[in-house]
Parts: sequence; C-alpha cells; structure tokens
Amino acid sequence: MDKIIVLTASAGLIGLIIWWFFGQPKSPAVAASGDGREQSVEITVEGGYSPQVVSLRRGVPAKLVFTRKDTSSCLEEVVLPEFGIRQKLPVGQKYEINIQPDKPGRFRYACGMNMFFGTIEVK
Ligand SMILES: [Cu+2]
Repeated sequence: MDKIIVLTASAGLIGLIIWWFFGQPKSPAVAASGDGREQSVEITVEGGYSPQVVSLRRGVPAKLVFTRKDTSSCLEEVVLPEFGIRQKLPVGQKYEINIQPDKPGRFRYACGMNMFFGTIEVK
C-alpha cells in the first residue's frame, strides 16, 4: 500500500515537473502598435519580462520601451544578442531601446545573467 502511494506521488511530481518545463501555456504575443513608419511596445521588467512575447512588424523601426520595476541586480541589464544590444535599465522609469527588425523570426533576449527571457517575434 505504501509503495503505491509513493509511486503515485512520484508519478504526480514527475508529471508536474514535465508540465512546468514543457507544457506551460504560452502567453500570447503582444503586437507593437504604430503607424507603419514606426512601432513601439511597452515591456515591464518585474521578476521577468512582461509581456513575454512581443510581436513586431518586419522592416519597421521599433522602440522597445522597458520599464524596470525590479530593483534586483539580476534584471538590471537587458541583452538582445540578435540586435547587438547590452543595456543597463534604470529603475522606475521608461527606457527606450531602438531596434530595426529586418529579419523575420523569433529572437530571444535575456537579462545580463541569462536567467530571465523574453521573445521578440518579427513577422
Ligand atoms: Cu539575471
């Protein structure tokens, strides 16, 4: 009997771990707004990046407007390798990062330590 409980509990735990890493529902992409000549999207930095996925139109200069509310040093830098950007973000104010999304695809960006991630989708 004990064995069955342990077995069931561990199976449940393994299931939970798998769900956590692979099965979490993907948050929908938030599209940048703009007039066709430029586009911008706001990203809040607080325990990660929110929205997690932003979607940009290809070929239109884009402003990523970061507001860092998180004072932890972990999130003080944001790194967008695909766009050659490594930037410190001030706390409690908006900070614009300008990029030119010319290539379609999904590009990950991260905090300076590669612990928190966000995604830029270019369509
Ligand atoms: Cu970090």
